[in-house]
Amino acid sequence: AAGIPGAPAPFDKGDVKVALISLISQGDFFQAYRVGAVRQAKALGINLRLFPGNGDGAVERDALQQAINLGVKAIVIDHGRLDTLSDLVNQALKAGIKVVAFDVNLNNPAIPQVEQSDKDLATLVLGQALKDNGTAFNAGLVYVAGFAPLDRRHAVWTDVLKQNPNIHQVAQWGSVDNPVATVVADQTSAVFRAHPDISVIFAPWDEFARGANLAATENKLSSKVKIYSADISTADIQAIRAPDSAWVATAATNPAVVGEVSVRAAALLLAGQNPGHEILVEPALVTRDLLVKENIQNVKDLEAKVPSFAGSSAATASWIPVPQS
Ligand code: SR1
Repeated sequence: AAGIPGAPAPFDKGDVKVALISLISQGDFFQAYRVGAVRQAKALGINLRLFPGNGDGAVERDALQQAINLGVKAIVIDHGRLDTLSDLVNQALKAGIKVVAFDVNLNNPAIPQVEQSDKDLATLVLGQALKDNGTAFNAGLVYVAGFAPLDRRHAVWTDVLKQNPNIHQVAQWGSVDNPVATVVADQTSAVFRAHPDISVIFAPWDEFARGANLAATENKLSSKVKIYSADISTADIQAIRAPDSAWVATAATNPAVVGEVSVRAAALLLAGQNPGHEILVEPALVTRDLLVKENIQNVKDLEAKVPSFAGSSAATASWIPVPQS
């Protein structure tokens, strides 16, 4: 990988070794996140090594050890748990390796934390849920605790329940086992049998929402249930746009943009520049009405119509090239 003329070291010479270590490898969000990370790395002359964790904390931990042993200059850690990673993260920092965290709380001032403003994300989509459904309904929640972004979104949901005593959460379910959407679809069908009175589902990961939506379709409940989610992909856009879809709104960033931001944060650290401690990528509300009205068929269309999907000003510098999508 070539250097960038005039860029600070080590980017003036190129071939900067960086590792991207991911806990979750499957699903649209994580695939798009990697695409963005790879294209920003290419633009920066970074030799990016990808370590997919297949949803297994032990694999992720092993990958982190491998990356340290390989002598990479920086590591981006994408999801995970502090308890399984903290000693190796400290080892990396002691070895002078720069570390950036995306959606994993590593609780260290030396580690910039990239996140999608999960509080805003959940507030946006739940605001739409209240607008569509009022403040008295029976709700279902798809949630698995222990994932930083899901926990942050859940905190907003808990506040909504506290502030609206006539919203009753009658069931909670969820799974991160692969294939997530299929497992959640089966669970949701069982929930529908036990709680036919559910009219709103908060499913704050698009894999959860896809599963809930499949179950609504299979059980012919699409006209009775509305699903509100996080995240977006081209497949999600098609599902939300489908006639009579139960999935009506999501709040999302462009995951490829979040991948770009994560790599830029690592590049700034390596250049001795400060990316800031909390690096936020702002989400936008995407409703079925917007997709239909603006004739948005895929993520490319969304990038053209919603500026925050085209790129982020987070962790930028004049010497960092804008990646080509
Ligand atoms: C299991 S955590 C899934 C979430 O991680 C990212 O923050 C995505 O937004 C996704 O919803």
